[in-house]
Amino acid sequence: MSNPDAERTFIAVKPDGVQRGLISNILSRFEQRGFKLVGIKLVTPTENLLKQHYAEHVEKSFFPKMLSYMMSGPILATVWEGKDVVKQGRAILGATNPLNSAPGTIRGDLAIDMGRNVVHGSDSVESAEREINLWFKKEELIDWKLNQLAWIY
Ligand code: FUP
Repeated sequence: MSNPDAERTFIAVKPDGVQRGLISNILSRFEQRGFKLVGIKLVTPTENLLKQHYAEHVEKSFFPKMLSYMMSGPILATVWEGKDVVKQGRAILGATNPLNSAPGTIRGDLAIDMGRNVVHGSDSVESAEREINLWFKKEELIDWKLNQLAWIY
C-alpha cells in the first residue's frame, strides 16, 4: 500500500495570483502547515493543456472566458506532499466561489470573484494524480527528505 503521509496534490497559482504578487503568500501557507514542496515551475499553458486540465468544463458556457483568463499570463504549477494533502489543500484554498470562501482561506482572504479566484487545487486523489501527470514530467518531481516532518507527524 502507498504511504498515506506521501499523498500528493496539484496546486496552481493562476495568472491573477502571479500578477498580483501573491505567490509567496500562497506558498507560505502550505509550507507553514507542514506540507513538502516536491515540484514547482512557471508555465505558460497552451490551449490544449487547459482543455485537458478542464476536460469536464470544455462544453460549458463559461469555458471560453475561463480559457482566456487562464492563458493571460504565467501560472505557477506546484506539487505538494503530505498527510491528507488533497483535502487539506482544498481547505487552505477555500470554496471555488469566493462568495462562499471563509476568511482565513486563500480565496477568503485574497479573492472576491469566481472568475479571478487566484488558485487551483485538485479535488480528489485521482484528479491529483491525473493533473500532476499532465503538468509535470516525472523527473521534475523531487523526492527529498524533510527532517522537520518528525515534529509534525
Ligand atoms: P474547482 O474544483 O475549485 O477547480 O472548481 P470547478 O471545477 O467547479 O471550476 C473550475 C473553475 O471554473 C473555477 F476555478 C472557476 C471557474 N468557473 C467559472 O468561472 N464559472 C462557473 O460558473 C463555474 C466555474
